[in-house]
Amino acid sequence: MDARRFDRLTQALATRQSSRRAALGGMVGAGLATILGQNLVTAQDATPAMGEMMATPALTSPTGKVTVRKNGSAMTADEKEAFTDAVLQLKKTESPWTPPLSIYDTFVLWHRDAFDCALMAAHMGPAFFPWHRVFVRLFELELQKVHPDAFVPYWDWTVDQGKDAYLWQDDLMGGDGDPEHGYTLSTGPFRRGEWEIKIFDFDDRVRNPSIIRDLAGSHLTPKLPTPQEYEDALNIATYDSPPWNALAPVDKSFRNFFEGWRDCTDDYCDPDVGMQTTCHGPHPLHNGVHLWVAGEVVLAHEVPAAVMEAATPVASPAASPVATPGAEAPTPASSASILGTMAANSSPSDPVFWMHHSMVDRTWSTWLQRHGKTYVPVSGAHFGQNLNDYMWPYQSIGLNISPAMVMDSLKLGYKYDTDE
Ligand SMILES: [Cu+2]
Repeated sequence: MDARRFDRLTQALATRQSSRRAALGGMVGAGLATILGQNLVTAQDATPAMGEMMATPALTSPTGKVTVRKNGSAMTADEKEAFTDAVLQLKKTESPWTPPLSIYDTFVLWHRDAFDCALMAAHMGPAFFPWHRVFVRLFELELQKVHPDAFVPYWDWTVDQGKDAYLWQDDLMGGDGDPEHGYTLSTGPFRRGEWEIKIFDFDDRVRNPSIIRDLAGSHLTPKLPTPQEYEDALNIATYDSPPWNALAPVDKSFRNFFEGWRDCTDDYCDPDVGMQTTCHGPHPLHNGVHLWVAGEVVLAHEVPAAVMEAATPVASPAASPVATPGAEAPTPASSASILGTMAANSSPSDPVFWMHHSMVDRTWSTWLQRHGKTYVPVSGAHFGQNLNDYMWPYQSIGLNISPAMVMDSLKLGYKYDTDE
């Protein structure tokens, strides 16, 4: 398959989301899920055939070396520079998979589209850990093409909890958003003007091209996870349980407990956002860290219409899901309308995503060392989430990889500085 054909496929996915919105915009909830359920394509239908794709990546280093992922707090100045510089380079380098997007934005695109109801590839299910493991490792290998010694450091958010912690300094992630400028990031390598977000959620009507953060501003998750909460997660011996989604009982699902879904009563397809779930509990651990960085006071899809109206829209929701070059950066009307980057489906647009997900992946490594290399289910979960299912989008770029194949990080050529 040539790049142009893959590009058209990506466009088709965007169009499909938009037209679904147009056709089904008035319908909500379970009724909609039922209707869409009858027309779902499988992930295999939605991805191109294998073996004809250019630029098939591998998950191990071409030199065979083992990358050691360090705690970000232990990085040297040179290591920080290699990491941030490689990230900036990937934002400027055209993607072999989805040109003319950059390599960086291909990852953002994949993460956003993984929420597509038909794919349901990466979240609210057992593949949460393996899908993100492959995602972070592929990204790390791209970083290493720029700087061979670069690695994705982890942010131990059970320890480094302050708004002035090392990672928020100018030599790594930059700091808090600037309330005078719509909470956009104005410090560090990824600051406003230096870093332009290109991929937005389909329902994002604000489409600010800069990273938005309001550290600790979230009413949903005002505090980062404690060491005790973290330990409680690691002590759950069962990897996952039926119904293999956000409704899995958290005392029998390390995955659901850690992913951060609580007291969920429903999951359904929202044509604007993708797979959604209705939860009445708190938003801890993995989900909580996303919200803590974003400063999300309400979940994006629950923002009252009046608040959204007060924010200046740059485009109608059904318009192109990429930024309009040169568009004025709109300012959210008030803190109540903050749609922090890390809370979006396109959250990898804030590079702190990688440090957070390196920590998430380290957590899985620790769990596997403690409880043995087990994964469930073999069948019964959404396609792409079972032990031997190939995962989207990796299959679409010629990388046939299942959860079973990624349970040992050393086989993928990396480990953590804390591994046994
Ligand atoms: Cu994710």
